[in-house]
Amino acid sequence: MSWFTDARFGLFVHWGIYAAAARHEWVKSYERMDDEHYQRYFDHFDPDLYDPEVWADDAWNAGMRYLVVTTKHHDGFCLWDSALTGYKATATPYGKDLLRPMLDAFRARGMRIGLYHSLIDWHHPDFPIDLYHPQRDLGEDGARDVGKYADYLHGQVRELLTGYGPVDMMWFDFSYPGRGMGAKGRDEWRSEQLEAMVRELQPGIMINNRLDLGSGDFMTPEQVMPPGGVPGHVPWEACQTLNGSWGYDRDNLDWKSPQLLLSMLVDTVSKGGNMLLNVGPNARGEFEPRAVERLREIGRWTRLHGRAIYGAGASGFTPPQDCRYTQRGDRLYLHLLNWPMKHVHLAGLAGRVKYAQFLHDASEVRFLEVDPHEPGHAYLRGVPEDTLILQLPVTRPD
Ligand code: JFZ
Repeated sequence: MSWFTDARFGLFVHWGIYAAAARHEWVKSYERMDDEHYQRYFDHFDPDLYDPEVWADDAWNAGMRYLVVTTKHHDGFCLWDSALTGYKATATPYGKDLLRPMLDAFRARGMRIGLYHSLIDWHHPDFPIDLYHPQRDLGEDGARDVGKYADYLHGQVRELLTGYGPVDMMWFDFSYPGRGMGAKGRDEWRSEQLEAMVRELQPGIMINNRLDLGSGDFMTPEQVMPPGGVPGHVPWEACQTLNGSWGYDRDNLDWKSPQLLLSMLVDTVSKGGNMLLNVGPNARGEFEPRAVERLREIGRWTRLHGRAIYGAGASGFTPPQDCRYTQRGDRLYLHLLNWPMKHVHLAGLAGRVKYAQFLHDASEVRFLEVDPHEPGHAYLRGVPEDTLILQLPVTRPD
């Protein structure tokens, strides 16, 4: 799994026919649509501008080093040409497999591949209705046979892991065991058997923690920042949105700034985690300008500061206020989330630092390790003796 902790930053893609509704990937459930109503998005799905080479360039230039893509989301629509259903991209007006060219484009740039696959399926006739289901009516599911659904689920995962080249990660979503009627987890999905099949078909693959089998190979806190990181040394990945929605959401106004997104990345890596940042492409197959702008800004930073991200992780040192440390071997990276007035005091570092520099232009940052008792440095009285003091320019370099 070293590729994963080296990569640190990945692209999450939520794409399906809900992009046509353009108001959240849960629209079918939120608005309680039946299959007949939801069919309009299938019938009109024709992403004529889809060019995964552009997506892969945008991701790579942003500094992302892997892709996780929704092969199927909760609505049951499949991006690949599954032999087990007609509810797939090849049967829409677009008429072509959307998955294979995407995986090819990302792999060609050296990026790793993760497949998100929804355990939930609101389209399959044997998926028992529950409180997340668009129909909600728990009494209606008498004839539904979850065993048949599990066969379908296992069959589709087998297709994905045999027909689409080497897959580095499976990202299943999600389980809700033991919450009364309609609860689903390891028994319904036959998770142990599913996991065994995945590992047999793709040895070395990583599997997330949403199969209801415990912590999995990595943990996936969602849209939150675990304050102290994730306990223990389990690899983890914070999945985050640009605007609070995973699927394309035209009228959304909650866009995060590039600066906020970058501080989230830094914060995550400083706690030993990865950040998986989502884009919801639109129904013509493009990343919208608001997403592209943010990826470009992020890329301007990662190009110059990648050494503090890739292969770096948590440090044993404690940073000052409004700062984070990341560390890679004996290189310690200080991230200043707010620009201080001239000096920053680093506790515990006096006598331990040979040289300091900015990353963006490799210019020296001078520092003091003054004996606080020495006359002439009255202002240092009270500063702990192990403190190293960086001397920064008044104006923050770009
Ligand atoms: C799930 C999906 O429902 C959502 O549409 C999106 O794909 C996201 C990445 O994953 O949402 C979840 C899943 C699990 C939790 C919360 C939201 N959880 O465990 O708190």
